[in-house]
Amino acid sequence: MTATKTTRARKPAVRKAAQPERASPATRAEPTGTRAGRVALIGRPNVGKSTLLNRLLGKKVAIVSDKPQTTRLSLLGIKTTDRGQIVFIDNPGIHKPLHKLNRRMMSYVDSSFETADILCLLIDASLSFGQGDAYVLEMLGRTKKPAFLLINKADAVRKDRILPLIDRYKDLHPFREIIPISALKGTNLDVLERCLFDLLPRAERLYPEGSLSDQSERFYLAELIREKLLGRVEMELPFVTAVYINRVERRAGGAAPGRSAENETDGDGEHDAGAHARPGDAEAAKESALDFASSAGHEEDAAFKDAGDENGEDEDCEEFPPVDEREGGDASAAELKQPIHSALPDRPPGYREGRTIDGRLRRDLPVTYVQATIFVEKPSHRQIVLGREGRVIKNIGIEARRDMERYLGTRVFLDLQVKVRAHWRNAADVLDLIEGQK
Ligand SMILES: Nc1nc2c(ncn2[C@@H]2O[C@H](COP(=O)(O)OP(=O)(O)O)[C@@H](O)[C@H]2O)c(=O)[nH]1
Ligand SMILES: [Mg+2]
Repeated sequence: MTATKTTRARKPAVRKAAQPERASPATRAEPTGTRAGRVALIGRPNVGKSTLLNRLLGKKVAIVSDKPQTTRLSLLGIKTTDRGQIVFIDNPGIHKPLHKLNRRMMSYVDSSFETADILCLLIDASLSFGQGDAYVLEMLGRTKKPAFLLINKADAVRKDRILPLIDRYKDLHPFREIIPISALKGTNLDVLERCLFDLLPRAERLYPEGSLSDQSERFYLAELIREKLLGRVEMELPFVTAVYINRVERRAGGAAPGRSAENETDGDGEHDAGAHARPGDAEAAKESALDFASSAGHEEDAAFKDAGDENGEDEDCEEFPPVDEREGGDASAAELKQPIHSALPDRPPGYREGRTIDGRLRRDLPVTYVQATIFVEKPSHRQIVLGREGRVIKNIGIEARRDMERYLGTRVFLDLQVKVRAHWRNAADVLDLIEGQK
């Protein structure tokens, strides 16, 4: 498959060199000739924006699922090559917002239109043109920025479906390039990268070499949990769930609270997610009073009357202050706020249970204790997330823990709780809390 250029190419709008935001003085010495800028990935929900970001970077920077509205805010994915630096901005899918959460999501899209040097509009080749697509094109029409059309999921359709799409879209917007791609298979992404570099302004790189994303480790851990959650729930559940990381504690070779190192792993190498906050020793008991008061394993959780009344109206978030505001602090709070410099490989090459990415044996490693809360809107949602006899939450926990262990390079004890907070999608305090993790 080759790139297809439109015949209606026009000169780019005036493009200012993007303002370096966090470039260290060292990066200013970049030799001239490099190109750099911001490229926003935009489009309807589920067209493959996050899959594309990950594939371009070779790392799982953004979580992916087959449910719409997986991405809730803008995430940077920074690619530095010999030619320069492209700062990709992954975005929530463009949709009509009904809740405060969704309005915030759309405001991320708006600001990404502002900051980008180039806009990449992704469409799903397997879907026919609809109202939503017209709306996205209308938004695009309001900006003078150069835009590419990326016809994604080309692997999923017959080739003769692509040409009519190109014909249709080239008359609807003066795209600089129209490129059929497969984000999943990596088809034509070299062409895309080349075309982007050709059009980006000559500039020094915007972020220091080695930069990967703007999200904190804490946010990344929350997203890993949310990805597994989205993989295991259906219907409206994906929309009404959010994940907050209450606490991350690293322990050099120690045990999780209340457990001896020997008991941490059962025969198949799995922990029971959500069953680790049972303080046993004196130290853990002290911490329990401080931090784990609201914590419970999933079996207790099912009976735990924390949901307030039927609507959960009296539930509030006071028991989940950000880690760095906790009395006594968290040793890793500052570290957790640093932008991540590594992420899981985009396509796991032969995952080996009990080993980290670099092949180290898990049982030899120190432990990270992660306590997280899954927010839902109704007690019935909570039952679904817990599942019969806690099976759903257990599997979410196992899958998330595997990813966390590979990412952190430590063993992980993951304590998951499910809390009801009615209408959290319209609650500024919860939204601030969740977004504040990034
Ligand atoms: N067949 C196929 N599926 C894709 C491709 N890109 C993404 N997907 C799938 O589309 C779904 C949505 O992807 P995601 O990246 O989360 O979409 P986003 O909402 O636009 O970020 C996931 O199930 C992906 O696996 C592609 O090129 N081909
Ligand atoms: Mg996405």
